[in-house]
Amino acid sequence: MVAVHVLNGPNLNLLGTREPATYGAVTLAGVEARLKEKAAAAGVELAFKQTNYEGELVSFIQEAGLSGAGVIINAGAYTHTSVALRDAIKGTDALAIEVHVSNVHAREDFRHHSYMAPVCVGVICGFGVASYDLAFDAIVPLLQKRAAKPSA
Ligand code: CA2
Repeated sequence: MVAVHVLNGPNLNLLGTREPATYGAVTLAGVEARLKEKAAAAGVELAFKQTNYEGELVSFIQEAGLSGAGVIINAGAYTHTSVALRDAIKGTDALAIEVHVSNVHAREDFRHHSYMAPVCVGVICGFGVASYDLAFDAIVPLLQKRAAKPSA
């Protein structure tokens, strides 16, 4: 069975409770419930985590990458600052998709750069919490294809 770990960084615990014009009204628990439904329907094992601490996010990535799980990551502001998150993805060979609720390219310049994007298979942003659904739909066939390949 393929596994997906959905990892959320700092302040995403506030989703749906503040700044609705930017981040919408759905809470992180709502995102988790929806993805759990999609995962059950697709026969995929899903872990959903949030932390406000950079080092803990590194550990979450390592755990997922080393176990062969796919990673859907919204690293929040650490996207724009953290070499450590990039190294964790690259260093564990994690198959990862970066997601954002907002369109970071339509916002301040400092949100236009991502340290993780070059080591992710793709980036999805700007679709509200549907960015997570789109990432799930994209990552599952990639993981299934990888699982079907005989390992070298
Ligand atoms: O759009 C996204 O998903 C972001 O990753 C959200 C981050 C931001 O730093 C990134 O540039 C883009 C912020 C985390 C969410 O913070 C909230 C604050 C108040 C209310 C809701 C969320």
